[in-house]
Amino acid sequence: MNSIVNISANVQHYLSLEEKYGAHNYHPLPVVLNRGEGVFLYDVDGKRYYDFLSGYSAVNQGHCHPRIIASLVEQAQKLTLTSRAFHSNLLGEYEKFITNYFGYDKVLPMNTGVEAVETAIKLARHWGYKVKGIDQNMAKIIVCSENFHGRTTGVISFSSDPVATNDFGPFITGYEKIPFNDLPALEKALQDKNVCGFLFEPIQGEAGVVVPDEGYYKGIRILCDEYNVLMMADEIQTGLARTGRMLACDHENVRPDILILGKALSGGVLPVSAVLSDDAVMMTIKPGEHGSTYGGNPLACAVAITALQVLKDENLSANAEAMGKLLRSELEKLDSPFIDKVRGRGLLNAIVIKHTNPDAAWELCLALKENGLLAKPTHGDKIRFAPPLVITKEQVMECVRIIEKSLSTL
Ligand code: IF1
Repeated sequence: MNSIVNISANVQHYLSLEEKYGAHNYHPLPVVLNRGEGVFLYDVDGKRYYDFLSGYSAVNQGHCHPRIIASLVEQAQKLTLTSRAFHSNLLGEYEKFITNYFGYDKVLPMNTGVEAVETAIKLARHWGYKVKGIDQNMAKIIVCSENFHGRTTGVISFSSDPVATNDFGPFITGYEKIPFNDLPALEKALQDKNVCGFLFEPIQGEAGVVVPDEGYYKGIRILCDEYNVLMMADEIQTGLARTGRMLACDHENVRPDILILGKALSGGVLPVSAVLSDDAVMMTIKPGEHGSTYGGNPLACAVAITALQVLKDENLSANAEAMGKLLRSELEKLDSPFIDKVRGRGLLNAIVIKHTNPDAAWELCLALKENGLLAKPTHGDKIRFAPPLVITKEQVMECVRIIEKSLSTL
């Protein structure tokens, strides 16, 4: 499917190395990058691209943000890891900073997003047994079909995607799937007294940026209160200013019981994730019951404090809101016969391609690459448009021109 791209010998060298020595667990666009700065990525031939994927929303602050890199370099020369067998001078400072920042009693620091999701599941189950009084091994978590919460065998146990689950069984139990954006289905599922939590993405990213109806988050909050179930928001992709508010749940002023963060928590510099909740939930975990070698390491603490501060100092939620509105309205104005839908919130957007050629979305991404913009299809006909939140009006307008020019090649 790379037929229409010209690949330099230099690029081919890198592709061949990965082909020969790396697992083939991805099918990347044929581009080899060696530098990032703000909204831009540069390839090994020196060509510049607009980044419209942002590391799947891990680079909200822009590539290699100078303040975040400075924190990384400074801390890297002092102390990078103590393990949790000992205390460090940064963990408590970070825990105070992030819990005040989001308004929760406590945080459990982890590394990757899926580790934070697994941690949230263990917390919800612990609370279910020790506080709600669910019988041993009977705790159930409600999830949404078409979800994406990560790729461990535990989390793919409740995936709807056969590509993510085929030949990876057997799976763990204790889950029930309901349709996303369906409050009656949630209320029905909550009749089961063994339910300890409802785990959801405020906007389903991998499913193609599916935005729920207005009132969905408020409805979840009311039902979880009524049935004494933990509202567990996976804001790993939608959080940290991406959708035009600090958290996607803020669009309806709703406070989840368990808040799950990752990706841009480090500004794309190293894996940092976190689970936040109040004492009633967090204090059900006792010493030795959960942990991780790198969880809460001082390097991650230093980077995350700065990454969070940058979001506020640079008003990135407001910029995401404004630039997202501009991007969607300009894409609508193109009135392209190949764009079936434009959808999203803030700078988490996607277009749905309409074309007889099943590879049209991929071909369009190859054309976009030739024209200086990097994006990738998700689930065949959808292309996510999610640039770093530091993008300016002029840059959005230039990107719309690139998209318009590329669409004409379809
Ligand atoms: C891949 C998708 C996005 C996430 C949400 C947890 C995680 C993710 C809402 C796990 C991670 C990444 C994983 C990456 C591609 C990307 C992705 F396409 F897979 F689904 F963004 F939409 N919750 N999403 O989006 O976090 O363990 O990866 O740090 O696996 O290809 P992680």
